[in-house]
Amino acid sequence: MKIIFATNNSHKLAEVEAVLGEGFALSTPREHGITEEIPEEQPTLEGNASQKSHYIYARTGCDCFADDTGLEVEALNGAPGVHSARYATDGHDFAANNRRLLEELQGAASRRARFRTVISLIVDGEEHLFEGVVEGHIALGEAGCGGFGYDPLFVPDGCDCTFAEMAAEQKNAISHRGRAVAKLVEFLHNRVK
Ligand code: ITT
Repeated sequence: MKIIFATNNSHKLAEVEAVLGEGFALSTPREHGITEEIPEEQPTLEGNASQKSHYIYARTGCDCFADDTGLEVEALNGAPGVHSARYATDGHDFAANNRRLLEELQGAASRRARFRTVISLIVDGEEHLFEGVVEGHIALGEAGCGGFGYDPLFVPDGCDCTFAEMAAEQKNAISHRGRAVAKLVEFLHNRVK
């Protein structure tokens, strides 16, 4: 099945390609001549995932999907949440975001957090949403150099290391995105049966 993944994030692309496996020919907006930033201006992950997939569908008419992800920290009332990419600065500055998160959590009673991914899939012109969640906590300092974004600070429940310390397959097996993509794959497989 040919499908466009509406993302400009190369880390996400690699993760999703690994989970999708054979049977899917994934392409990116750039390969369809779409080089501008895909707008994400909505107040929720659901809204942003939907805005991104509709943007690509409107331009290409092709089956496509988008993921929007947020880190929701209990002691910060769910922040950075939908603002995860631009938590510390206007750009996608992972190091600055992680520094700010550690500062905000100094002295906090709870370091509980979760990653939540929402995928909006448009297939044959119809939209379907899938969610993936992983619960965990924010470490006291950064560890590991794998993954991206907040991975050096996020310790999933049941593990004693951060996402950034894991092999890519290990993160994918339990992560928010891995879980959401698994639901998307199951949906598409059932559809073609
Ligand atoms: P696209 O919109 O182009 O797909 P993006 O980087 O803007 O890429 P999101 O809005 O979904 O993606 O993600 C917001 C931020 O959340 C992202 O910039 C990272 O800082 C963080 N993030 C997302 N997924 C993550 C993951 O699996 N591990 C760690 N941090 C993640």
